Amino acid sequence: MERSVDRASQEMLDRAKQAERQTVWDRFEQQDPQCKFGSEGLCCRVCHMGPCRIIDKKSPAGVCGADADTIAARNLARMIAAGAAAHSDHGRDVAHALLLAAGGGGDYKVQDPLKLRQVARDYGIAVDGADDAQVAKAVAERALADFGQQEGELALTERAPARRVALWRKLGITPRGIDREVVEIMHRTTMGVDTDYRNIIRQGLRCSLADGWGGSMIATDLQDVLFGTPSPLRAQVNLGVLDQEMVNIIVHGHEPTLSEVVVAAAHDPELQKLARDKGAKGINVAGICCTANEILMRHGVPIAGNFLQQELAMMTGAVDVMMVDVQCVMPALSDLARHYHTKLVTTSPKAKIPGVEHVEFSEERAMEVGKEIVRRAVENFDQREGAPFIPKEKMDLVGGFTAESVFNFLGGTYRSTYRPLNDAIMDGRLRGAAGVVGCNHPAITHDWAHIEMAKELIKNDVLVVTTGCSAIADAKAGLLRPEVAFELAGKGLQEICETVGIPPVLHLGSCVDNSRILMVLSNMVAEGGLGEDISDLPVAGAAPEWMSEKAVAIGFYFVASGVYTVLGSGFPIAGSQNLTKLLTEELEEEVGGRFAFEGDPVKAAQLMIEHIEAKRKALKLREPMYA
Ligand code: SF4
Ligand code: MSK
Repeated sequence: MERSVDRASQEMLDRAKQAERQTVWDRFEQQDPQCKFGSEGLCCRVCHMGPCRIIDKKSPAGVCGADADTIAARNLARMIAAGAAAHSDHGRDVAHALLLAAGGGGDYKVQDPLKLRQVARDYGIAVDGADDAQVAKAVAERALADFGQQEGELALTERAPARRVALWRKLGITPRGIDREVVEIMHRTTMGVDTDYRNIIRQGLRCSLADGWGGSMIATDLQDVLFGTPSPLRAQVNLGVLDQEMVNIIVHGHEPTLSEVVVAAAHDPELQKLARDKGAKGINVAGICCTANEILMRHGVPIAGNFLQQELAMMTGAVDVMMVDVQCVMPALSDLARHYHTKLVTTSPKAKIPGVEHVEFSEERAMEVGKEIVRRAVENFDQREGAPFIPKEKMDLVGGFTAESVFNFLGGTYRSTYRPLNDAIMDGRLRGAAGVVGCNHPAITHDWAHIEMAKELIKNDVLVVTTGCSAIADAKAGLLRPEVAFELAGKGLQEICETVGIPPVLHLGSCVDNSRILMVLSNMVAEGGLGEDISDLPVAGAAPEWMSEKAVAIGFYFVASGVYTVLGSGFPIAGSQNLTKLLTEELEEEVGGRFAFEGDPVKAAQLMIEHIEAKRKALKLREPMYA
């Protein structure tokens, strides 16, 4: 129970202990004590004169003279660059798939022509008289060009409120090209270049914006174009979605270009028949991590679990294939798979694991690869060793909200507008809104911080939007059911949920879909009545259990967009007081957003509520109706 609040995970952890299997939690304990220099940001190994570490009086600077501020800022900036690279490379692959679809090649087709035209318009591409293929080609080429663009500004940054766009220009942090900003961080943080921690962080902000309003936004938008824009739907979550009598395929990772075709291939009549011939009742696809969120949002495919459940899912002995692509895939799965019949299959040329079967995916051969993976799972069904152990726990959820659908929803079918949301905030029925996102971390009781934070926020009439592993944690706890509003939400939020039929916690998708939250914020400003900029809005963000470099990039683009953002554990920068002060205090002056670090999720929620209240006061809004 110290390790997880999730019953299914607790049961599997018991099994792991009995079977003497190691998990991420055990390996985390083995690392104790973790290196203090690393965790405080005071270790530098960017050149071969090092590694250098800063010890107050004994060695206050590295061999080259770099001090604690420089070293901590360089390390952090490199985390932003890595996170932005990961999201953006994902976006690049989706743009490539759209280009294929436009040319009639590959197995993808444009599923949302309306969104395609919307994106085209935002890129300034003329759409009148052009057919879908022509528009898709122009959009894909334009999006691909964003990665290599050297000068000018990323077009999608113009989706932000005018005042924000002007501020970015004034500060010189409007991203020029996606790859360029990543490369520039790598250059600036190499030996003997940028040593001014403020200047390094400024480039960090710029690079993060290239992720949020660039690479991630491209990924989200073009996935909607190719695979369909999600709309609210019902589904189920947790390890109990695995089915003993079915062939179970787990898709794990991030990019829906492959998981989409695996979902389609699982319906292939020939493979279905093969499954029945093998004695299975059918083929069951379930997801882990963000690719799970992608196929949940669009198809209602069940989610087996979040980041810390990847090993536990395999330990059920019910997974016939675990297919992985990129990001958040623990290499430990490879050793673990040796103890079970599960076939672990890597698919991305960018992400192989020694000793693991590799079925290489390419967008050009998507369905062929999808079918091959499903076939391997079906053929592995009768290789199970004994009866699987599948925890019973599963929970219903409503997911599939987007910047477009969620508040069209609030506006009612015939009034697609953010007006009712803004009005609800202005008249005090809703206090504000919060985005709670991010990973799990073995140092924090699994799912606990996500759930407790969300509960505290909704209790106080703060509407919560969520993505990534946070959304999965909330879903398992039942917070994504509309009826939970009556048990846990404040009276104002209850009224909204009842009128519109939505849950008090809205699932907006995967990690790249944090760009949907940026669009929600922009749309709220555009609707009017809540200020002129994102930093005026009574909103806040949080990542209570973050662990990935991607979360660092996300945190930075929220702050750079004007959002107060609370992290469950601090960045590895505690060794630099100046940098800590910059990020948690001074940045607000510059960009209107700042970070706070608070490990207690209820206290963190209180900080967010205090911030929301301060913004309400500044806007001279009424006292919350049900304070
Ligand atoms: Fe040491 Fe400076 Fe080299 Fe870093 S860049 S490893 S601080 S000498
Ligand atoms: S999957 S980045 S553990 S949210 Fe996006 Fe979850 Fe964090 Fe990976």
